[in-house]
Amino acid sequence: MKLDAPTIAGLAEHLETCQLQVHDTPKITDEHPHMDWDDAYAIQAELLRRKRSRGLRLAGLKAGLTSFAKMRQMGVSTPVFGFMTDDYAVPDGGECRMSELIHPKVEPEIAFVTSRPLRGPGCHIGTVLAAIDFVIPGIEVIDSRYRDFKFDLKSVVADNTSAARFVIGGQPMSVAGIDLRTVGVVMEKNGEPVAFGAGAAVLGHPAAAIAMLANHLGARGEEIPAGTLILSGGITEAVAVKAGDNVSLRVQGMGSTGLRFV
Ligand code: OOG
Ligand code: MG
Repeated sequence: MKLDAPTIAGLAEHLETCQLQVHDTPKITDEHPHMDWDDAYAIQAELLRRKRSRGLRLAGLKAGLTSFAKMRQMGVSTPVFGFMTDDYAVPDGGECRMSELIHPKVEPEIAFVTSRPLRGPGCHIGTVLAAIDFVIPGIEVIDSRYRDFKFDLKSVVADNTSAARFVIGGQPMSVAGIDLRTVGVVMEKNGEPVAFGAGAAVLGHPAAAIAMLANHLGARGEEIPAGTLILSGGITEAVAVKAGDNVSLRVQGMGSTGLRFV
């Protein structure tokens, strides 16, 4: 760790104030170029502590920057991990208020729900598939608190990986019946297809993103508990949205989910 506790607390407060007051900020590594990965995850943990102290609950975990399309779009090369609180959940087909967001984008994802705890190190696709209750389509709404979505990895980890809203829906599927590498996904905006892909775009198999998360937490003495919802990361580039947009996601064999921006 390169930052002291008051600096970490101050940066978490700064990032959360940007989120709650809906304004952007330059990336925090401009002022703290020496901060390290532990600092970045400590700022993220402090964000969660702040939210919990206001009565919010953990609603799920996420992996991000897990596809080459996303890594290329953001100019980075390593996945990152974050969390969602219950106020981020949008009901299937529900509304997302633009007035609460800075410059949102949507991402087509496959969401996993665990039936058993997963604890690294040593988790792999096989251990993950054995511990999954079901998979279901999910759209993540990301909203970086950084100006023009310009960040480096440590800044985006501190900013809880741009997490802002999510919706899941469609048909929960057992992983036994499907090959998650070849399932096709189509995301539509206002009835026009705007992104297509297949599950393999995420690290060759989206379950690999869940294994990476379990191994990341395991290195910190933590685990993914049973019954956890996890977003495995955008399959394609994120797509910007504005008020009035209707977004839907279809995943082959798993139905669809969607939301509307107002
Ligand atoms: C970081 C979050 C990326 C994903 O699914 O790749 C992410 C960002 O691009 O702002 O959630
Ligand atoms: Mg995402």
